[in-house]
Amino acid sequence: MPLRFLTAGESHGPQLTVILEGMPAGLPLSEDDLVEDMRRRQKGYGRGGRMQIEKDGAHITAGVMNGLTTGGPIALTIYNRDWRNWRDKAIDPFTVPRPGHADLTGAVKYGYTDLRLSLERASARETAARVAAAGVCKKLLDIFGIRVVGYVTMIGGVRAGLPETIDPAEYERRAATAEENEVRCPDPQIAGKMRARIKEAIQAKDTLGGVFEIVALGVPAGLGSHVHYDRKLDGRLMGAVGSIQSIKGVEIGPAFANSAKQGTHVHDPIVRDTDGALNRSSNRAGGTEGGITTGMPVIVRAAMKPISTTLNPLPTVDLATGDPTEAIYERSDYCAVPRAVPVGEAMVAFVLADALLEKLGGDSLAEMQPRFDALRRSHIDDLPQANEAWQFGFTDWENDAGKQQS
Ligand code: EPS
Repeated sequence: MPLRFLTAGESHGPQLTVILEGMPAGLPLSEDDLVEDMRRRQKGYGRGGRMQIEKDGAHITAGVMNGLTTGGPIALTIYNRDWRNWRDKAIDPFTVPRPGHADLTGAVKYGYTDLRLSLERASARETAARVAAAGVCKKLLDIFGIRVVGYVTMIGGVRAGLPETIDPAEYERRAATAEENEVRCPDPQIAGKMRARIKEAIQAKDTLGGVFEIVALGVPAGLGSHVHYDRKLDGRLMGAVGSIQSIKGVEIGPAFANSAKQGTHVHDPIVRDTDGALNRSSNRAGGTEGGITTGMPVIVRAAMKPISTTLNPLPTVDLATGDPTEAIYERSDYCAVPRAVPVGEAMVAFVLADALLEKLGGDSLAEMQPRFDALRRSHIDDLPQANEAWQFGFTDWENDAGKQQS
């Protein structure tokens, strides 16, 4: 059974609830382990007023006893402080769908007679629950030396020129530098320009999108599979990251840039190190080949559209009157790209934890550890070849059984 999680909760309801199922027993876990990423998700230039109200943390209410996971479902609760402001409020009718949001599509799908029902569940508030669940996944990955980091590479057309690298320490450095500025960009000079660009957009009553990069380091070769579409790791990563609110595009490594190049300029040569390890001299594949990890950093990039709520209203139609009108402003972020980084990390960490559990099996950490240590490496000694002629061995449908049936 795969690792899975469910989230529940409205943006302005009393709480978000997460159940993470499939974690092995014996993982040390406390609420303190989850708080840092939840705080990181709250920070970033261009955020809206809500983050001044919330002080996110996750309360563990099941699946962890005496500081260790039990193997049972882990239940987490994140309280919405803003709920207090909504609890006794008379809610105004919401009949004017905002372009870009789920207001209209949600009403078409579910037949809502008030559009707030779309907003409440579609809101990126839900990402707090994802980050909480992934905090547990990151803790598991950490035991096996796998780290998931991220940073922003573009906001509103302002790009950080980050050179290609295969050096894990460089990715760690980028992520650490990015945490030091409000836009989570590894280049401090570009970070200043991104900040200015966001300020400009706010003054123009507009919003901005951008691109962030998530990098997983220390991922062993051999996670995922080439044998079936729903087991391919790249597909799973793209689906998971693409499910984040406002994400409209995902690539593994520099996929869109690669698509304009010749094959010999794209694929990563395989090189044998002196000790027999089979390595790559570049990582343009972004860490996967055939839907399986290569052992190189796994690189996932995501394109985030500008936040759909704009102070300058876009044309829309009032569903109550049927008349053309303008969208009504609801408090929102102006640029959520810096805040999306821990959310992207969360989805990548979840997929990798799932793939690791799938590979190692086992119900407890104690069972997983020796299996991890015995994993087949991308190493000449671990890949003995038969090196002799052989036959496919299928029956011949034309001359044998198939002919008799026809
Ligand atoms: C968010 C909470 C939301 C939004 C934001 C993300 O709270 P509120 O609607 O009360 O302001 O600020 O969501 C969006 C920008 C969006 O488009 O969904 C949060 O907790 O991250």
